[in-house]
Amino acid sequence: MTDSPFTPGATRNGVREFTREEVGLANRNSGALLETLDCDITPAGTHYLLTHFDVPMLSAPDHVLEFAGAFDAPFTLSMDEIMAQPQVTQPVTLECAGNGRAGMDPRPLSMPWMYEAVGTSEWTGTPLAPLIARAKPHDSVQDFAFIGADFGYDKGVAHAFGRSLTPQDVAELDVMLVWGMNGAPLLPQHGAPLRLIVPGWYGMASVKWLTKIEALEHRYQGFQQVETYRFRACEGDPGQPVTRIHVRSLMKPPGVPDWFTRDRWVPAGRVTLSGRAWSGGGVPIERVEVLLSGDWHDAALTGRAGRYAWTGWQIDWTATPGLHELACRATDAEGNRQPLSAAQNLGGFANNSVHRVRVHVAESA
Ligand SMILES: Nc1nc2c(c(=O)[nH]1)N[C@H]1C(S)=C(S)[C@@H](COP(=O)(O)O)O[C@H]1N2
Ligand SMILES: [Mo]
Repeated sequence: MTDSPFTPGATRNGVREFTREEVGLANRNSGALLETLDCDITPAGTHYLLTHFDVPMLSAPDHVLEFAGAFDAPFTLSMDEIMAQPQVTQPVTLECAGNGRAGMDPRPLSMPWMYEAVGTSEWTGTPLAPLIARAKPHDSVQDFAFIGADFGYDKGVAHAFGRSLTPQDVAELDVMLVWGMNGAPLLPQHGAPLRLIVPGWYGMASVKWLTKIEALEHRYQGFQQVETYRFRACEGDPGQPVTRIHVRSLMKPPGVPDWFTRDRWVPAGRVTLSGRAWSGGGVPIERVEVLLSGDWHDAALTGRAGRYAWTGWQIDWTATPGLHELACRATDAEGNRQPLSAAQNLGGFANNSVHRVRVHVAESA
């Protein structure tokens, strides 16, 4: 039965079939609906999800955040105490570092995102830096570890999901402790009752179900920090850590879909194409180009809701009957431009290759 699509390593048209494990992960971790790309803020309930283990069901009244380790004045805070801190709301575009992994060849076996692991929410919380300062970290602190309540196994290693930031990261990144999303309390799957948001970085840094912040006088060695989320060329390569989001754009699929292939159908004539573009570290988007009949054309940028939020774009296209392959690519203010095909890495991270959309144009009635 080597031609079964469920045989690990089976191929079809030269592309390896998805394994049962990948389909299982895809069923748990939903992606954004690309038709919502018109919205500055991703509608509640359509934000993508990425959860490594099981969603822990935590009780907000019982939840405490513990500051531990190399602090002179460590403390714990209840949710009431955290929510009494100065409150800020800001739109932040979150993207999973694995977005685009399914388009890599060979495809690393993990969550098989195509294009949809991105969204923008209005996050409500309080800045992290003043609370860390209040706990008085020792001068010798090298890392702050952020530990989630979720626990499980990866490659045989048991661990709670945890990530770290250096004191310099905490000072520079506008990190927030967050309890609200789009004006409502965080949902369990998005980290209720409390999560971190690290604006401008890929999503793995934004630890959900946050229970503990530990000041360490050595570098944090947690599994999710040192074993994964690194750009590695091959096994054994220590690689470079995945941090800032890479420049990227997506097109709202025009017209209507074929339900199974997701190819698009539009009538001939003028079609307004639109989408979103974003980059990491708060760097603005400078340019979005759209591939129409073999040439790149500049789209108009329609602006962003905040420093860490994606930018809208649009362009008019006169669609002629036949099959078209459209694409879009963004360039940020630091001159980073999306590649036609991104370089390979072992974990399949940060594949920001241009978004391609197949469109069938019907003769107009
Ligand atoms: N505790 C915990 N935090 C986590 C994760 C997790 O599995 N456990 N996944 C991370 C990853 S990889 C991403 S992309 C984002 C996704 O956040 P969302 O599910 O709210 O979109 O959460 C991050 N924070
Ligand atoms: Mo992620």
